Amino acid sequence: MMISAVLVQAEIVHDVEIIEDNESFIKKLHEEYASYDVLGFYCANTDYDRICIISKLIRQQFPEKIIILGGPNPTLNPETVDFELFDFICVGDGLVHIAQWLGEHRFAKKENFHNFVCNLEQPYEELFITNLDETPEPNRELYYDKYPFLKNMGVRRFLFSIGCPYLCTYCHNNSFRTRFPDSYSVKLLFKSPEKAISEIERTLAKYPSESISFSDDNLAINKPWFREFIKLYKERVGLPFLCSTTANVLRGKFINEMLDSPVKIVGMAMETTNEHIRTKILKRPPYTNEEFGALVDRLRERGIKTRMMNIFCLPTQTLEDAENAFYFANKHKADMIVNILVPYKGTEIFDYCRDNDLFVDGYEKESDIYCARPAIKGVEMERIATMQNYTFLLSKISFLIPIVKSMSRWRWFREFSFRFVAPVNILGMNAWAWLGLFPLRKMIVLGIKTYTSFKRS
Ligand code: B12
Ligand code: SF4
Repeated sequence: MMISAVLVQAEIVHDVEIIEDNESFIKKLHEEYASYDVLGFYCANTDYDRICIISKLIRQQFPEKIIILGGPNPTLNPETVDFELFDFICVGDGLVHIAQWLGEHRFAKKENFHNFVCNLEQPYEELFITNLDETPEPNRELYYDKYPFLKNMGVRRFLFSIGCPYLCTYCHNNSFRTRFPDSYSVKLLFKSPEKAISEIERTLAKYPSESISFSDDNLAINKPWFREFIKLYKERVGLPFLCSTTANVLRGKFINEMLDSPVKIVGMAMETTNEHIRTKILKRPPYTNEEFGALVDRLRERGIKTRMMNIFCLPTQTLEDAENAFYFANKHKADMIVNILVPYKGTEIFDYCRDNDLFVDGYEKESDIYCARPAIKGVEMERIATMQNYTFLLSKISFLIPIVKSMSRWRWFREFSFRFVAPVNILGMNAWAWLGLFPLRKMIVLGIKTYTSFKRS
């Protein structure tokens, strides 16, 4: 949406597609996109394999079209990109040079242009956003006018910050800092509160909504910013909202800023109740289980839900750790989302798993959006993954925890759970976690979309 805003300013014709099936997309390339010279893909690590398949089809049928990849995967792993399938990658920020690259047909020259790179052997720049106030307001029309599903969702997403100063070993923030020590020097960027609130006001005037979802990694991390932002938000917006933060931030009196706001759901990653894994292997910011639990309780007393994120199948994790995480959720009545660890290439945890020979045989694909099999080998990991398949039940009904744990010893049960229970779990977990922000009828539409992505994965 931000890149689109730049292209609108430069009067460069463009469009966006959410690709649900490759054939229809290829058909569109023959018809409405026949005159487009350049095709660009956003690529997280999870998207790469799928994009390669599409790209092969495009190469066969439209060899003249230029294909460029941008986003976290080509930025972190440029050397793994197949330059037979892709003409260019964008390393880091796509806003500064794209209008010139497209408008002046620089792409046709097949030469590196700033951070638009076609040859890793030749010099190129690494470029990252350094001031969010100078970036254009995202062009939401691009999606909302084309996809009624998104327009009618009843919730609007905003992102007012980039970066995070913490060191979590599975996160791109840490990897960006290690890989780009000079160019990714600004650890945390925020849009000014006034600009942020005006963006919300303008968006809601055009696309009214019942609630807001903030995509920021940690909305409350900058305390002065959060105080000022929430003050303006209460005065000028006031809608119920969801945001993410970390437990170490909501300490002391500062928690009142959150409690006294219209927040409905706070997303907080516990990741694991095993403090050794959390601090030494994941290198999470500091919080104890007791602090986390007390925080969830305080939020709940004020009618605020906690969406507690956890990761299973972590290095050295045991079945008992999985059990404890479920007992913790039951005790504190947190709505629990558990994901299975996917160690993305380019992150510290990937190197840790590789160096300690932990990967299951043939671990190469980094899954799709949803992952229900462990990346780490061993029967214990498979059993932990089976327990993950029942999160929607085990996080609410504690007497089932030892039963599922015990049954997970049988291979047939693990396979049955993976095939038949994992899809229900995806719907169940997300339903618990989002309920309260969406009306039920919208949840059903969201559920269908979620299920479709899971089936594809
Ligand atoms: C909002 C968000 C989401 C939203 C929207 C996703 C989206 N595609 O926009 C939702 C909730 C749907 C989502 C889902 C997921 N997300 Co997410 N998400 C984010 C988040 C918080 C912000 C993304 C963002 O808008 N950034 C702001 C813009 C300005 O930055 P940017 O995306 O990097 O884009 C810039 C450049 O990369 C470049 N660029 C990007 N695309 C392109 C394309 C072209 C052609 C060009 C030229 C340039 C270019 O230009 C942009 C402007 O400078 C990031 C974390 C973060 N803070 O960045 C995680 C993040 C992208 N998500 C992540 C993950 C893992 C996921 C999921 C796989 C999670 C899951 N298991 O379900 C899914 C699927 C991701 C997908 N396929 O999109 C990881 C990706 C890690 C990796 N190494 O690939 C991130 C980095 C979080 C993390 N901590 O590691 N996510
Ligand atoms: S706290 Fe969240 S955003 Fe920050 S480094 Fe850790 S995982 Fe990444």
